[in-house]
Amino acid sequence: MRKPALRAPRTRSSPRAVRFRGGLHDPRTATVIGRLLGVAVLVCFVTGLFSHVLQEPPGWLATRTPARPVWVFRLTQGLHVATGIAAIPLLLAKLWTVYPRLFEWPPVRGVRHALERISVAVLVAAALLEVFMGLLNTLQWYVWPFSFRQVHWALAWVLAGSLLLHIAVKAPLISAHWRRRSPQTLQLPQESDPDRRSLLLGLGSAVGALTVVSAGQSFPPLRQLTLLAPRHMDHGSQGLPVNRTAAAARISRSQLRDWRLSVRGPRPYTLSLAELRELPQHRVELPIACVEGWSKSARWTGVRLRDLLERAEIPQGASLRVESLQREGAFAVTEMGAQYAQDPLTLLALGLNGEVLNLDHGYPARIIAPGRPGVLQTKWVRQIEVLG
Ligand SMILES: Nc1nc2c(c(=O)[nH]1)N[C@H]1C(S)=C(S)[C@@H](COP(=O)(O)O)O[C@H]1N2
Ligand SMILES: [Mo]
Repeated sequence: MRKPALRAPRTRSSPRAVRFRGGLHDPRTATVIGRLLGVAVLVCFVTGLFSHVLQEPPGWLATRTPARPVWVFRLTQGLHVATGIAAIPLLLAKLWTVYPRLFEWPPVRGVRHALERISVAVLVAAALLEVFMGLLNTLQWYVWPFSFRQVHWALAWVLAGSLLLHIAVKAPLISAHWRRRSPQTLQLPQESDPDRRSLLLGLGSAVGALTVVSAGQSFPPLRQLTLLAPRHMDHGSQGLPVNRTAAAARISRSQLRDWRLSVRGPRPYTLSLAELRELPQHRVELPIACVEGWSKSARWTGVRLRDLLERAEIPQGASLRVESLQREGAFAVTEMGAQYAQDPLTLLALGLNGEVLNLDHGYPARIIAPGRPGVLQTKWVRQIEVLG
């Protein structure tokens, strides 16, 4: 029988070389798992890019991000977290398939080979860090001293670049093993086929199980099975989970005593809560979709933001800055493009699911707009002003 190509690393005659006789450390298995991992990484990357652009749009995109469909971010972020979680077992299986190459002898066969090995090391490190950082973030465990989003974003590009390089280098091997080979051209022992099927079945089950116990945080039909999620759709006051409570945001009752909404534009004004309640009220059904993966639709009542802007004679094309009573933290101030500010569904909400908004959901008033990440749905709004 021919020695299977790349089934095990080249061992030459070095006494330090290690032989891997176990099956499935072969390029066909690596290709099949790599394809699945590639799909997960691609979906995760594109949806992550979208989330980043919504939260920090470059100037030319700031007024072009979509407000429809209203659930667009709910879908993309749900997919981002689901594919990120699915990537974990896929990545571990891929690494297991190729790990004998770590013991390749000699470790370096020339400059090209050295560069390739370095690029693989960067790829593996970036991929592991990226998915585990993301996982910890979905579990709301911020163990690092730096900004999660900036580092997650930068690492995504390192990962994308080194992955493209890896695919380019491995292109001949990938294309040779893309399809299952006929027995004549098969270089691998046929007996590994059933093993490969078992491995893929196990891997598929792991991905499926992880998805089923986590996707219910944003996908209502699976809500009863939610185990691996920090928030449960059905837990939370007024029928909606709370991400940061008023106490955690250090909102005190005394700050609310003389609360008035301040709208600053060409004709600035302030309104008390009673005065806001006298303005025309609207009802909308819109989701909160948290970047951490959970989302839920709710019924909101309140004043149309565009009515408040018109009253201050703020031009229709203007972008806004929305400020919270919250003094510190990244969510105290947000910016909003005109496509959301002028949308008839965007409210300064005073009520939630038929009740007066409670303190944890942003009493006396909060922003709710279609298609935006939860982090931008500012609670405890104090002031709205024209940006610029
Ligand atoms: N001022 C302020 N607004 C905020 C936050 C915050 O911490 N402070 N959290 C945001 C996040 S991350 C989310 S997901 C939503 C959650 O809204 P909820 O707690 O009413 O469900 O509020 C957003 N608005
Ligand atoms: Mo969030």
